[in-house]
Amino acid sequence: MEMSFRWYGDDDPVTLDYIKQIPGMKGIVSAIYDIPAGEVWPYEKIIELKHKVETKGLVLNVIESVPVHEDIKLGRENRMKWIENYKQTLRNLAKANIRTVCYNFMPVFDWTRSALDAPLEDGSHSLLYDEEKIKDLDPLSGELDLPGWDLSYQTEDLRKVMKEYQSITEADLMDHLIFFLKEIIPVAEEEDVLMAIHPDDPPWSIFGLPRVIINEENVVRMLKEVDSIHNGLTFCTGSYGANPDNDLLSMIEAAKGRIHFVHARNIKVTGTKSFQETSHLTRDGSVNMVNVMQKLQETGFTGPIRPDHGRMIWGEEGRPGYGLYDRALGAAYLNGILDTLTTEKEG
Ligand code: DNO
Repeated sequence: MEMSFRWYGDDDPVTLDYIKQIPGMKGIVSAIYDIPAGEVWPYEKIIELKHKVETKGLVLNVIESVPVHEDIKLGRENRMKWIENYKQTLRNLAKANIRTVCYNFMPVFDWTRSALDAPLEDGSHSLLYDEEKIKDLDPLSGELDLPGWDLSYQTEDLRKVMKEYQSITEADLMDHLIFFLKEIIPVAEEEDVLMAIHPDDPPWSIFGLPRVIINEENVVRMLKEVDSIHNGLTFCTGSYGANPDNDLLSMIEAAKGRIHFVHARNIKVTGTKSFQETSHLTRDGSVNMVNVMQKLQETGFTGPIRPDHGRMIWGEEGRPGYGLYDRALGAAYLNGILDTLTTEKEG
């Protein structure tokens, strides 16, 4: 597996120089952040980002994410315009030799939490999701603040979009996703780009909005409907793992050969539809990271993997979930597991 790390570009206080010092670090996962959702990513900008990463001896191996315009998710009439743009972005990425693209199909809101700095017993703090708090939150009041969000929409009137979703069922949303995939996957095949859909986080409906990439049944359906290797998954252990009904090992097995990118992080399920993020260690959370890594290896996964959200430790401040220290510890832990698995395999 290619150990990788998310980097938010020049504004990220976690610099490429720091990332490079993490043992075994190879790949950089990044994006171009100043292009409005839906617009074509110019080749020149992609190359500029790629060179920035390469001059530090790292490789830009995954784009996370190319956002999907809300019109596509809503199935609006003008979606073809955005779909054509998306195809062109894929062509431009392929021209720059970028082979893995992460994206999501979450209506309006990307990953959502009720607290960004909830204390843990060890004095660190981390991201927390408490369904009771979320239920009382009005997303239209501006109370939601998640600096790690990708901008999946920018200029839309939030109220209008939320209202439009009232008539969109989960079945509709799935149809819109499949429509989108039938359009873009042939281009991904031509250009040899692996598309990797990120699960909905958390994997259930929030604020009355439909969500579909939430469980094995839906994932298998999506993979089958557009049955191409290029139509694959970002397997995020913390997102799927937040629902104890999701059997991660069975999901990895079911998606064998179609997982193109892994987000490894741990969460502790604290109640119904509630969880807090923990260190990556198996013993600290509800996800058995060792079993997950073993299953990934057994099923032949060799692609990019990144430690996902970390706690804020050692007084670090910064983008919630995306500090340096705990993610670096996560990478070291994952590398330890991998080395052990490989040694065992080689005898
Ligand atoms: C949060 C991330 C997500 C992810 C997108 C992928 O930390 O995992 O924002 O990047 O959902 O499209």
